[in-house]
Amino acid sequence: MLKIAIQKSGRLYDQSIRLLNECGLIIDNAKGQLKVSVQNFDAEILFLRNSDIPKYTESGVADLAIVGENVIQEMNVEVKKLIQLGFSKCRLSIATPKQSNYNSILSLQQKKIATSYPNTLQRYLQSQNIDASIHQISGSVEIAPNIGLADAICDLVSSGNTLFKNNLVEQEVILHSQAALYANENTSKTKKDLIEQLLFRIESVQRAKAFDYILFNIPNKNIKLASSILPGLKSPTIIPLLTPDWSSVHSVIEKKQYWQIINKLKSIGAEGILVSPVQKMVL
Ligand code: PRT
Repeated sequence: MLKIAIQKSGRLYDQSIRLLNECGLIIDNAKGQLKVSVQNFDAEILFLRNSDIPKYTESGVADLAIVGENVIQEMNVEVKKLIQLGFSKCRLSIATPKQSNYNSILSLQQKKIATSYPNTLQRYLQSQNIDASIHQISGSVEIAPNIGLADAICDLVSSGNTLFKNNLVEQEVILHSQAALYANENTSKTKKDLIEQLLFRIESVQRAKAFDYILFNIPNKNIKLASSILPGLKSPTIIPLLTPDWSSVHSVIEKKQYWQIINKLKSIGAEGILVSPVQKMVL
């Protein structure tokens, strides 16, 4: 049985559950539980604190874990990253008060920096040959300069609102992070089959998110032109319409090219263009 650790509550919880559900895993009554068996996959879900997940995965209590890359880097644990999951994106940044005279990283020489990420910050400062003192605090890092505790902070940023509200300016991004799936080094081998099955599902779900399904009608004389506009998987599916000399074309399009493709199709006479999401894409 695969033991999959996810955050028990907090920023990663909803999207971790959603991803597992999209992979077809049925997880009942997850809220408030410590451990839940998956009905239709040989796995159980362990609900843990975010900060405990790296150690439990390294020691083998969990075989797999969904956790931010920032936490794994900070704790410096020996686990194997299997795939990035594309959610909970953030960056670990150094910020200083608006009124400070920050010019470059050299401005941090001999300064005091408050953070919950002392190890990652220490490594970064060393790589930049900066000698600063690190003041470790576990929460509300952003208020440290205002109460005279530090000259700068190093904290996670996503929208930047927290920095803005506290009169802080982001100066250096030291790490980009997102949620990722990690595996225990040993069980990634002993439970390889189950892990590969889950990875295969995650990849199908992720691939599908980048594409839409498209169908439209077009005069037969322009089918070739339409096919050259649509990358598709192999080639578009063409179904004749009852209206003479017209066909319906079915394919997939990459979401990021959506409007360019629609405009081109319209310019060659495509009509009744319908686009809908794809749930899974198995190649
Ligand atoms: O209690 P537990 O140990 O389970 O959780 P936690 O307190 O460590 O976790 P939680 O739920 O706060 O965050 C879990 C993970 O979400 C982090 O480890 C990151 O991988 C990811 N993540 C993504 C973030 C943010 N974005 C984020 N913005 N974690 C925290 N923040 C905080 C940041 O510390 C700052 O206080 O949000 C504030 C800044 O946000 P903006 O939008 O104002 O810039």
